[in-house]
Formats: sequence, C-alpha cells, structure tokens
Amino acid sequence: RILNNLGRGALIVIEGCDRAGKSTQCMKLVDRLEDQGIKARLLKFPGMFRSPSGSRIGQHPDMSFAYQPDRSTSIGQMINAYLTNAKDIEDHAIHLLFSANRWEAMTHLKSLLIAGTTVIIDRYAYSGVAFSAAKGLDLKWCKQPDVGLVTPDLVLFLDLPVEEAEKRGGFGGERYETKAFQKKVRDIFMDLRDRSWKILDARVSIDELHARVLEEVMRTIENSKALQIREDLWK
Ligand code: NYM
Ligand code: MG
Repeated sequence: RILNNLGRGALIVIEGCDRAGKSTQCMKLVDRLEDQGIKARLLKFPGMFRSPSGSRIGQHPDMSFAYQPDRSTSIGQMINAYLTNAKDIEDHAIHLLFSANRWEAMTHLKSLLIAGTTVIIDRYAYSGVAFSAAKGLDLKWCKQPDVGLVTPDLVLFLDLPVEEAEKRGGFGGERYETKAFQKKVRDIFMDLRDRSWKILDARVSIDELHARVLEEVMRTIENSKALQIREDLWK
C-alpha cells in the first residue's frame, strides 16, 4: 500500500447538459462538506472557480460578482474566446484545447487528493467527448486525448430533459446552447456511462437534489479512502 494514498480525498465529477444545475449543486456540496469538517475543493472545466478569499465558495457565479468562472490560463482564454464566439477554432483543435485544459490541472488535482482533500469537478472528459462528438467528430478519436487522466471515484450525471432546461430561463448565448444540440449531447453522454456513473433526476428541487448528491458523495468519500489514486481513465 502506498503510504501517501492512505486517507486520500475522493474525486467526484458532476456532469450534465447545460442548465441542469451542476454549478449550483457543486457549490452547495463543497460548502456542506466543509461545514462537516471534510476538506473539499471545487474545480471547473473549462477553467476553475476561485474566490478571492480562498477555497470557500458559497453562491452561484451567475448571482455574485465575487465568483466568476475563471478561464484564465492561456488555454482557458482560447477556450473562452471560442465559446463566446469571439474566435472560430477548427473542431479537432478546440477539442484538444479542452483536453489540454484538463491535463494542465492534473498535478494540482493529484496533490489535493494525496493531501486528503476531496475534489469536486464541474464537468470533465465526458463533457469533452459529448460536445465534440455531437458536432460529428468520431467518438473513439474524441476519447483518445483524455485517456490516462485521473479516474473519478464517482460521476454524478444530473439528468434534466432538454425541454425543462429550456424553461429555466432559457439557454445562454454561448456556442452549443441550443435545444437540438443539447439533445445530441445527452445521447452521447448516455453512451459514455460506466460503473462509476450514477444518474440523478435533476427535475427535483435544489435542496432535494442536494440531499441525493450528498448521500452518494459521503459514501464515495468513505469507500475511496483506502483505494489508490488511478490514472487510467478510458485505458
Ligand atoms: N465544453 C466543456 C466542451 O465543449 N468541452 C469540454 O471539454 C468541456 C469541459 O463548454 N457548453 C462545453 C460545454 C459548455 C461549455 O461550460 C462551457 P460551462 O460549464 O457552461 O462553463
Ligand atoms: Mg454554460
């Protein structure tokens, strides 16, 4: 048994289509874990959320000037320019940039897990593949750049019918935020399910969903403690 893996943090990924409530749930989850004395941090792809005061994040970024999604690495900036339609990038090239944005966070991610901090990630390689394959790129090709990333201990897919998502104030103005496209994305997400996945019905209230998320996460944190950190996603 590798010593520094004892009592490691768990890697929890929250996935779903746009407007499913991922960011809200991620923030409520991190707050709740910290309240219970469990070390927890939130990462986000693309980019990550960072509060001026440190790790603690209490509100949805859309509702607070203090917590904006940070796409600030040089790769994050290219991705941001693409998503906001400021720049066109060829489909394969932008796919590789999204993947590179995950790889550049791996050293930091592993050091958090080793230090016993549970890491919650708002989107991961599953989003990477789902959005690119929905444009028509080959699914197998799409998975290759993310092969060997740290494998999540749990993937929670917040499932919300696209019609419901649309009712939630509509989609934003970013690339990909249309009903027809989101439907394709969901179909591909379903093809990516594996044994680490748990699908949660996201039509329930924020608090009800939070309770379900927390239950799954607490169990996973317990079960992951004695397991090695695995860097074998899709291997
Ligand atoms: N997205 C996200 C991708 O196309 N590929 C990826 O690898 C990731 C992580 O970026 N519509 C897309 C999905 C979203 C968009 O994400 C921005 P968010 O969570 O809305 O900031
Ligand atoms: Mg979005």
